[in-house]
Amino acid sequence: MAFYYAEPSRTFNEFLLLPNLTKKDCVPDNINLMTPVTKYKQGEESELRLNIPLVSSIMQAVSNDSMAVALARNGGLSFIFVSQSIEAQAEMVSKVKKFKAGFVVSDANVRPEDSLIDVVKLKEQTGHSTIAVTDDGTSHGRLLGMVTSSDYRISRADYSQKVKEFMTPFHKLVVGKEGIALSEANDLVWAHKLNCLPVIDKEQRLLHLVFRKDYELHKANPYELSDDKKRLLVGAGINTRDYTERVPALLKAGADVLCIDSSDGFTEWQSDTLSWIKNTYGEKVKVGAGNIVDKEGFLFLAEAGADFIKVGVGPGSICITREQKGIGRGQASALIEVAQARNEYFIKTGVYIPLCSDGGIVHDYQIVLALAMGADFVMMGRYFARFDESPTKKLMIGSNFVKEYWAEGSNKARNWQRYDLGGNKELEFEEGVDSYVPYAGALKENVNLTINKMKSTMCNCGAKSIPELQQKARITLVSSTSIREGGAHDVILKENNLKEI
Ligand code: RVP
Repeated sequence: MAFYYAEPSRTFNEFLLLPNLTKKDCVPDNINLMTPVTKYKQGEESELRLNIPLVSSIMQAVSNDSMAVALARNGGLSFIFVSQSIEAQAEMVSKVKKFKAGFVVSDANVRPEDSLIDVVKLKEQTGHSTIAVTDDGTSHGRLLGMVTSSDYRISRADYSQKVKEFMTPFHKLVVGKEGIALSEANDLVWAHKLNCLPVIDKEQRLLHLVFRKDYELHKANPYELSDDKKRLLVGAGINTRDYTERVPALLKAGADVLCIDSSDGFTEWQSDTLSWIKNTYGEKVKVGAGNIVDKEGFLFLAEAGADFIKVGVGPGSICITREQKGIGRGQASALIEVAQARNEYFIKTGVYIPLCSDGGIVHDYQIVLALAMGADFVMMGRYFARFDESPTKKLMIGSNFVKEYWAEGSNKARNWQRYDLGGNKELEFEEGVDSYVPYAGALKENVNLTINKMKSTMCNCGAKSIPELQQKARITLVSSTSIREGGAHDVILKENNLKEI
C-alpha cells in the first residue's frame, strides 16, 4: 500500500518568523552571513565558504561568466550552466578565473593605420571612449598608443585621418608593468592624473587597462569571494551523461566546485557520477548533488559522497514538473525534513553536509526563512535573471522593461540531461516555461538591498549568524486569513487608487 504523509506539503509562504529578544549588539553591522558550501568534519571548517548565502541557478538564462563575476564580487557564487558544449562552459569558467578586479582586457582596439571613422564606429559599438592602439588591432597586441575623446574633435574632424596621426603615442604614455598590484596601479593613476593606465608585458604587449573608476568600485566590494590567488570563485553545473569528459575540462578551466544539475537527484545515475568523481580525484574535487525532497534522498546522496545537497523538486518559478508529472513537494516541507535528516546525520557521523534550498524564493525574507529551516545557502533563478548581468535580452513590454527568463526544461533550453531517465537523448515534453521577469537593474544594488533586509530580519530574530539563526529561530504556520493581515489591508492605497477617488 502506498505511504501517505500525515501533513500537507507546505511552501515558504505559509510560515513566518517570530521575533526573539534583540540584544543591543545584535545590529546589522554585526551580522555575519558567512556560510559553508562543502561538507566538513565536526570541529573543522568547510574548505569552501560563501560570504553571503546566495548562489545563482545552473540555467542558461541566469549563470554565465558575467553573472558569475558580479555575484562573486558581491560575496556569492554562480554555477555556470551546463546545457552548452563542454568547450563553451569551460571557456566561461576560465573567463571568471582570469578576471582580475580592476584589470580589464581592452575590448576596443584599433591599428595605427585605421582611420578616425573606425574609432568613431568602435566607440558607438562598444560604448568605450578609451581605445588602445596595437600593432595588430587585438587586445593583446604590441601597444603603440592610446586614443581617447580628447585626441580628436568630432566637429572639425577629417574622418579619413589615420589613427597614428592623432593618437597619444607610446613614448608619451604612462604604463604599468606586468605583475603590478592594483594598489600600485592606482597610485600611478592618481600621481599622473590619468583616467586609464595600460599594463604591458616585457615585449610591450598590452595585457590590461586599469581605470580610475574601477578601483573605486573594487574598494566598494567588501564581500568579494576569492581564492588564495585572489581569483574569483566560480562553480559549474555537470550532468550524469558526459561527466567523464566535462569534469576534467571544467577543472582544467579552474572551476572551484561542481554541482550535478538534475530535477531528480534520487537516482543511481547520480551515485555513479559522484563515485566516478571521488574515485578519480579523491576529496579535493568538491561536488554537490540533488535535487531531493526527503530523508531517503538525502541519505542516499550523503552516502554516495555529495559535498553538499540541493533540496527542491518543483518550487521554481518557471517549473511545471508538478503539473506535468505530479512529482514534487512543497519547498518548506521538503527543507524541514531534509534539514532534520542532515542534523541527525551530523550527530551520528560527525560530518556536516550543507544544504542548498533551490527555487521558489519570492520575497527576500524567505531567504532567511529557508536558512532558519536549515538551509546553509539558497539557489535562485528568477531573482538573478532580473539583473543587468544575466545573459538574456532586456526588452520593453508596454511601458515596462523586462528580461527573458526560461526554464532548463523548456523547449527553448532543451536541457534533456536534467530530466534524463536513461532513455532517448531528447526532451520529450516540457517541464518548464519560457517567460519574462521585471527588469531590476544592477546586481550590486539589488543584492545589497536583499542583504540589508535579511540582516534586519536576523536582528529581529536575535541571531548574529546563520548557525545562531538555525538554533534560535521560532517559526509559525500562518492561516490564509493571517496572510491577508500581513499585507496592507483595509486602507485605500494611494498609488493605485488616487485617480478614481
Ligand atoms: P526560481 O528561483 O524560483 O526561479 O527557481 C529556479 C530553479 O528552478 C532552478 O535553480 C532549478 O532548480 C529549477 N528549474 C530550472 N529549470 C526548471 C524546469 O525546467 N522545470 N526548473
